[in-house]
Amino acid sequence: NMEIVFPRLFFAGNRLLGERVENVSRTLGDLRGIFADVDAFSRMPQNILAYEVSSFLPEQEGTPGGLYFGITYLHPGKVGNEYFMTKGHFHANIDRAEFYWGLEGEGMLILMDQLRRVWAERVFPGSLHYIPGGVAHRMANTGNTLFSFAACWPSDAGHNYREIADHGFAARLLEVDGKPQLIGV
Ligand code: M6P
Ligand code: ZN
Repeated sequence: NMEIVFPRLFFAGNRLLGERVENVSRTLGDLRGIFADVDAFSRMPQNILAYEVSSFLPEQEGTPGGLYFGITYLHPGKVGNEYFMTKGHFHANIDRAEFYWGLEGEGMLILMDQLRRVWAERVFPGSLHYIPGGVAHRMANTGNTLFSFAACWPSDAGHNYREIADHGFAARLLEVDGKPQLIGV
C-alpha cells in the first residue's frame, strides 16, 4: 500500500505553517536610504511595519535545482510622495529568474536590467510576472490596502542587495496627481 500523507506546508491566516518556514519583518527603519524624501522619512515613526515575508525554504540555500516559495505582505503608505516598497535586489547568481504573482490589493513591480533600464508592471490579484535573470526587482504598494504577492525563485539564486543599496533604481515610483508615475532619477 502506498502512503498518503498530509501536506508539508499550508496557510494559516496570513502565514505559511510548516517546517522550514521563515518569517521576516521589515520596519520603516530597516528601509533607511531607499526613499528619496529623507526629511519626510526622518519625521515618520521608524518602528512601523513596512512588510513581512513568509517563506518556505525546503532546500539548503545554494542548492542547485531546488525552489523557494514566499508570500510578501506590503503595507500601504508613502514616504513623501513615494509608495512603500521592498528593498529590491538582483540575484547573487545574477542569471537566476523568478516568478511573482499578485494575491490581494494593488501594486507595481519595478524592474531594472544591468544597463539600468527601468520599466514597471501593474500587479493585481491573479496577475503573473516573469522576472528574467539579470533583472533587479522591487514591489511597491500603490493602493490604500494591504498588498500581497507570492514569489517562486531558485534555491541557488541568493540576494544581492548591495547594488541597489549603493546605486538604487534608475527610476522612482511616485504619486503624481493621485496616480503612480515612474520618474527617472
Ligand atoms: C519576494 C522574494 C524574496 C524577497 C521578498 C522581499 O518574496 O523575492 O526573495 O526576499 O520578496 O523582497 P526584498 O528581499 O527585496 O526585500
Ligand atoms: Zn528575487
